Amino acid sequence: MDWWISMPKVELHAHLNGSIRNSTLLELAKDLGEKGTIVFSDFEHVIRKNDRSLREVFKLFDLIHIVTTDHKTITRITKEVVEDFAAENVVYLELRTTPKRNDSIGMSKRSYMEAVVEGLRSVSSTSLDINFASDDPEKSLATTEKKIYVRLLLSIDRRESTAAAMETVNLALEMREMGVIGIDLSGNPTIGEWGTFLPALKFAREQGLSITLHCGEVPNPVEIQAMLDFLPGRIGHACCFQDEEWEKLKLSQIPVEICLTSNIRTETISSMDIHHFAELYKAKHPIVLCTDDSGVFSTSLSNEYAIASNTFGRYYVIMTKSYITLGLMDPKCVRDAMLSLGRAELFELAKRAVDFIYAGSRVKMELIEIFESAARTLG
Ligand code: 6MZ
Repeated sequence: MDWWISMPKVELHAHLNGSIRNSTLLELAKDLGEKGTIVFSDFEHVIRKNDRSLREVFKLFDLIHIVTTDHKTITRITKEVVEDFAAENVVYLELRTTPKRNDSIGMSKRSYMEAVVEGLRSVSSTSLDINFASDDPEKSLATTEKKIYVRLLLSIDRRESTAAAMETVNLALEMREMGVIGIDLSGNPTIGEWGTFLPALKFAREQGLSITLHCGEVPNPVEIQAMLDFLPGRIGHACCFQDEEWEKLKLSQIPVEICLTSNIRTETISSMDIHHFAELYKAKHPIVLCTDDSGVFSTSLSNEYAIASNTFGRYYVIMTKSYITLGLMDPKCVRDAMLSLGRAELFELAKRAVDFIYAGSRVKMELIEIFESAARTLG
């Protein structure tokens, strides 16, 4: 694992409340248990459960939100999540979260987001780049001190109405100076209609915000086509695509945020060796490895790179050879089917993700320098 940890990485698909440390989650749940707000033992059981279907994951998020949604806690978890990513050499992080309103504790979507920003500011590292205001090189911070660049995406939850989605977009526009650069559409993919969110997403794009969509987490050809026609800056997952949708995706060259562990844990993909990562990688389609919910799925970005290497490097070659032995594959196709995915290739994959970030040219240039310097050190 050491090598994957020391390699610089770019994280573009991480949900704040899904990335909470398990220890923090249990501590918060214990506190609420003692206050009688929740029954701790029920909660503990759900948190400690390892394999969850997609439906169960969304139930878990509702539970997580019960223990995390107050300003102080949001500030704390933001700080911890950023520190955890920085600790494993994530050099650029686009952190996404759904602004939440909770009248009973005086929380508005704006005050929720202010608590997030407060968390970023309290990260205990002098090397955090939260130079939100501008991508102007003139205003760049001292480069030697930087360790992690953080930008924010505001998520629209699929349970929300058009008006609520619009409120999130307006908030994103108001908070541009605080590092908000885009909008994500997420939440339970079996709920909500694309047409509900479209006006807000269109408006966001007209106003210059970047868009990423959770797309194809469940089979829904009509929605997938409509999402691809919208031409978002990136999409997440792309698990349940059919031939026609793959074709459209490949033509569009829309980058895909790939979340290996998440897709397996939620049973969106039945096993790693048939994951579409391999197909997209071979087709040289733009892809980026991401964690999705590092806390909920007990993973890290370094771990996702290690999994890709183990699965699609060595294992994939062995599998291909056994197919030939069993007469299931023509040896002539073998070169085509094999993936060579060693450290060098995965380093290049991580570096290529810089092309798909939503921050501007100043940050991109500085990240390329970081990767080039790491290439010299890591050899
Ligand atoms: C779709 C997901 C997700 O926003 O409260 N979320 N949406 N698919 C997924 N794959 C498993 N994982 C997380 O973080 C948690 C929220 O992110 C979305 C869900 O809406 C979840 O409630 P925030 O910080």
